[in-house]
Amino acid sequence: MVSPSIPPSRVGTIAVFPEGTKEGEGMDTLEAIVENLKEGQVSKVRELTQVALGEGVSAGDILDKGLIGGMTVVGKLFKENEIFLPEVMLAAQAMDAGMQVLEPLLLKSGGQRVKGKIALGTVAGDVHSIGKNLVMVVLRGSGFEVTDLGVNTPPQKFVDAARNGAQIIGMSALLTTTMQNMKIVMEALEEAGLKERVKTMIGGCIVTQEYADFIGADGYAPDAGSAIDKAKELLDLT
Ligand code: B1M
Repeated sequence: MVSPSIPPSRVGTIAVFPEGTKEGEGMDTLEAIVENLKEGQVSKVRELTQVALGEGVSAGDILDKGLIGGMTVVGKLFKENEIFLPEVMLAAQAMDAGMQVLEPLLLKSGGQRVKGKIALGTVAGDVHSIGKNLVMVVLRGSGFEVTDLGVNTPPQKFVDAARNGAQIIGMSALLTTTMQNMKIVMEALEEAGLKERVKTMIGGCIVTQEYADFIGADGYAPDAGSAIDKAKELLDLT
């Protein structure tokens, strides 16, 4: 799984994998991250993330092809009932461990500072935090001031954030049963007379542009990178 975008000299089969690491012949570091994330090997994923950085693989590639790649496989196996919640939870911890290694680098890579206050939370009833945290890290890395409203966030907390100066209210949802709570937040903002004063942005693997249009959200972003562009667009910073 060597990506054509990464020079082969930078991603080869590494000579030494952390002890006990799941590896196979010809397995490169990113592939080993995917495998170990799938297996919920928290410390191995942390170590392999460091190994990949040592090999010169960019934090973005480790994130996309290793950590998110692994989590995508986990999602598929979960959907097909090949693995169950405890395994998914371990995989999520492994992803977190890798992200902790990458976070300082993702924060640094932002470049030019842009001004803008964003409050970001996963909506009520939903405890999925990984995507929301990732979006938060890259937005901070791009110079936005981001307040983390956490997971299972009640509508009032979004309203309070808007009242306290957030220019963008960001909502994340990963469940078809909780995405409707985004609409409830929109209604709560409207009722509080704040809807015209703030911009709203939504995302999460089950959310679409059509749904954003349906609930009257100002923006939708399919991934963390697009969330930066969308936030800049919403605040006329492009
Ligand atoms: Co759950 N889960 N889960 N889960 N889980 C999904 C979402 C699911 C698709 C799995 C599946 O069936 N294939 C499915 C939802 C199906 C549906 O509703 N259509 C599901 C289910 C059913 C459940 C439970 C109901 C299972 C159960 O209890 N029987 C339960 C619900 C708990 C609850 O919230 N009340 C549950 C629980 C869990 C865990 C706790 C075990 C764990 C979460 C741990 C954690 O987050 N700390 C978990 C996980 C890990 C997943 C999968 C496997 C991975 C999610 C993830 O972290 N992806 C997921 C399957 C999948 O997505 N393939 C699944 C990686 C992350 C980087 O991507 O979050 O999509 P994502 O974020 C992306 C974009 O979506 C976007 O940018 C991010 C970065 O690129 N984005 C935004 C996200 N938010 C954004 C906001 C923005 C802009 C962009 O602007 C504001």
